[in-house]
Amino acid sequence: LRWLTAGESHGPELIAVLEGLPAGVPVSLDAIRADLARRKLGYGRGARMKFEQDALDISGGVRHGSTLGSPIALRIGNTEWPKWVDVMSAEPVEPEKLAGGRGAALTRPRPGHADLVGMQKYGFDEARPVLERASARETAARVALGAIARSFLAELGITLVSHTLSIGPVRVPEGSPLPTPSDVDTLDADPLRCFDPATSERMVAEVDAAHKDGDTLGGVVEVLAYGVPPGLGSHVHWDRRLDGQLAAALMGIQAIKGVEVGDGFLTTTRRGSEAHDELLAEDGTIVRTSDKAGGTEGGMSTGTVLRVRAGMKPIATVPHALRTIDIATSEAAAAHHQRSDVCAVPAAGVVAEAMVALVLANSVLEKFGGDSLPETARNLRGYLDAIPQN
Ligand code: FMN
Repeated sequence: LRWLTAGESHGPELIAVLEGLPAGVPVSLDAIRADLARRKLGYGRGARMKFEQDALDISGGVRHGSTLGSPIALRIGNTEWPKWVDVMSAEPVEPEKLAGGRGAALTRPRPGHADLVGMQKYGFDEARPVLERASARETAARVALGAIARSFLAELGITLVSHTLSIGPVRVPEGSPLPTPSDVDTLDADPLRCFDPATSERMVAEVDAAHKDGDTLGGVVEVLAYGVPPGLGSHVHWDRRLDGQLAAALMGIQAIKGVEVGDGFLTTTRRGSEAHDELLAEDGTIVRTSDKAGGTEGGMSTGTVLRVRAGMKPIATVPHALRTIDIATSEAAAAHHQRSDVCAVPAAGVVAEAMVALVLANSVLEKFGGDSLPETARNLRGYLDAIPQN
């Protein structure tokens, strides 16, 4: 499975291509739209989420609600484009059209964002050409691709859910119940997509406090995948390890600075006797007594619930602007500030879900192949039936 996205934050549209999915996978534009809407959820999002609409089209690879096996091409139009036609024009425009307002050069790079190093690396004298692509608007394209991957996985009995574990210092208590895919609506209805109502209330208060102080917040999200068969990924080579692929996919999301598999760093504080999931025989099958490992051992899925976490740093566009240097004058300045989120952790959970879905879909196809969905399903069934200890 291969995928690519293109498009700038304020450009006319985002484009995404997904290649390698078998034929016969159900694709519903409404389901993709619903996921795109979920990406905008969350207490603490900026005004942009309210007026920016995702106009979705599929222009290849799908016919009558089902994949054809050919590359899937989709576009997410930016309904705000008319305001940005000159600023983001692909053709040269007269400098007068860019003077002031939206077209003004952004020469005060934001610490913690891609602005300064992007300007240095690509040879720009302002940050607009960098931030347009560094912006998390691009994650809408990944969420759309992830929705298609999720539909493929669901046909094979693999379902995903994500939730918010912490916002700033406010964290769901250790050992709290884990959500299942049937809890998605409940989670989406929660202001912070948190499964623990009492913690959610404290998270709302934390976001309010940061907002009042002109500040921003990060946090941790967790993605759970149910129904994953044992044996996705491999121990035989570093780049075939499923945990490594998941970590790279999650780290590839803007602002994600840490990844944990299962209990992650907590495991490092335990003794070996307390750290691992023991094996028991129950009615002729082998079961694990716990799932501290998060559903992978040796870089392979174990068949238990897959559980990965991603830690997001606080948004770098801090309303109470950080100190920077104006590149045009070399003078000390306050960082430029555009409309921005106080906290985008709940949205990052939806993006993380999409990335995990894409990685799992890729691993499923590597292991089971298939040019049509029934062929993949047949191969999966045959494999599961042949595992003596399953
Ligand atoms: N950064 C901002 O400065 N303002 C935002 O409103 C913003 N919203 C985000 C929404 C989501 C869902 C995600 C995943 C990230 C968001 N970010 C936002 C983070 C930046 O895109 C990111 O910090 C920046 O591209 C620099 O990359 P790095 O943090 O990985 O170093």
